[in-house]
Amino acid sequence: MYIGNGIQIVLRFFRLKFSDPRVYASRVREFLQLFPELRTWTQTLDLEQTRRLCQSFRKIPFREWRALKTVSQKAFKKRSSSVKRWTQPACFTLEDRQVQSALWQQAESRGMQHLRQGKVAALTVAGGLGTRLDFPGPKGLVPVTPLKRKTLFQVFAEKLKAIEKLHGIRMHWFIMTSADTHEATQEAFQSNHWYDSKYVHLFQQGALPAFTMDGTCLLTHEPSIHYYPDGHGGVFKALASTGYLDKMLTYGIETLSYFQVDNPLVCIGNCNFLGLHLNGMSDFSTKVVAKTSADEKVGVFVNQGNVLRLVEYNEIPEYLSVKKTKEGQLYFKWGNTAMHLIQRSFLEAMAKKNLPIHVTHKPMQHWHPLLQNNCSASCQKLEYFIFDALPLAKNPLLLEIDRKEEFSPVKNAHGQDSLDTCMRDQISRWNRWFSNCGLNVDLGNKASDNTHRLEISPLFADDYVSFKNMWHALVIKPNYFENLYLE
Ligand code: UD2
Repeated sequence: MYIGNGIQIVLRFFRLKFSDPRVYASRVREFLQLFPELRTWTQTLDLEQTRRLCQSFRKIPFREWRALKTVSQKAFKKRSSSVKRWTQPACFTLEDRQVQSALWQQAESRGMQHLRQGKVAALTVAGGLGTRLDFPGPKGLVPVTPLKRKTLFQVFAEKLKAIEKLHGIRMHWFIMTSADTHEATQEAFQSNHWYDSKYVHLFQQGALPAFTMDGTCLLTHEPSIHYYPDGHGGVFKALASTGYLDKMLTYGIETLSYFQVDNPLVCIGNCNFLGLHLNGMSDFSTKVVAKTSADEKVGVFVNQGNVLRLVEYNEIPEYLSVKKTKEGQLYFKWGNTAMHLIQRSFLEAMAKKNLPIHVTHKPMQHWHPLLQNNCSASCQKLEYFIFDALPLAKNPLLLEIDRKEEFSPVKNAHGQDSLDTCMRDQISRWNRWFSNCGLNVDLGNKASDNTHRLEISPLFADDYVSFKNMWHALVIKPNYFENLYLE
């Protein structure tokens, strides 16, 4: 009875406390220090609206708000200070695989041993929506395969199962989601059972505010602060704050095979890459492709002094992206595929650091408090980029890969890096495997207009060598190829 009364008294205290507008006065004062242009508007808010605004505002400490506001006010400029010292980085090229074949083979066996000891896990960044694809949900749920219309997540799950079949090891799979994608991703994995749920670990990344071009924070109609995913560079702090970095330790995981959710050609368990990464005692290694053109939308690698950096495509000065060597090749030719091998210990170290914040100008939907309606305008999105950790990585390594075999991301509704180009690249990859086995199944332009297709599941084979072995082992071989599906 006394306990009941006590709870009632406490509740009444808090009801009184929070029914008094003065409780929010200090918080509103802080808010108006940053955004004085909203003073009149805040005076129109009732108590509940003020409470909501203050509650969302306090998610970030005031001193951090000031820092974010300052960042957003720094005019966006391409890097200019240090470019003079940029030189070409070293890279283990496709040619090196032939020239240094003994090293390449040795690396494969070392990588295979590491993988088969259960020391490697997959890490996918999947906080992005399929907005640029006109797809309403998480990008990982976009159907991307030509015949079975499998989602990206299902393709990755089958790749991991193929690794288990080949190496006898079930890899843990860590998937970073965002507030935009978490629930739908969780629900999809629970209802589709793509992969052993004990080995799937979803964790949410952090969030940052965004600002209008004149520095006002974006709001929702509630009203509250409109927070957005904090960029794939949020992965370090998210892994630490969700306890997954420690979990990896208990699982014996030393190396993460990191990839973006948008590339269904990714090779997650590439033993050669793993072996080179381990031989070089690297913290952070990346698969790169030779850029197809100076304006290809991929970040480029540069050496700045003896430090390897990755410069985003919209941050490199034009004259450097078009710079050529004497042989007429792009001087900065190595494009970032965002397929990395990262040591767990390095992830842990980076979780204690503060990465630089990138400000990109993007059209963003938001509620305008003065116009009292939703509007879309170019705003300032704040993000952390994972590759800003590179300069702090020991012995970072670049490995050139064959783009046709491993890289065809789905980003746009049409044109380059679209569903069409990705479908086309999947089909031509499988065609190539058949023709390398002496079978001419080329569907010609039928493949490009996507009317006739074929599909090989990673469960049958996820690279040419496995395909060749599996195909030759088939007792009854199909004698048709249009709409052929192999699993
Ligand atoms: C990225 C790289 C680009 C090149 C290209 C290769 C950046 C900034 N640019 O371009 O240099 O390597 O990929 O395909 O990385 N993501 C999250 N949370 C976030 C933001 C992004 O999980 O808060 C994921 C997202 O799901 C996507 C990936 O990160 O899979 C990259 O997304 P992006 O749109 O930031 O970069 P993008 O694809 O234009």
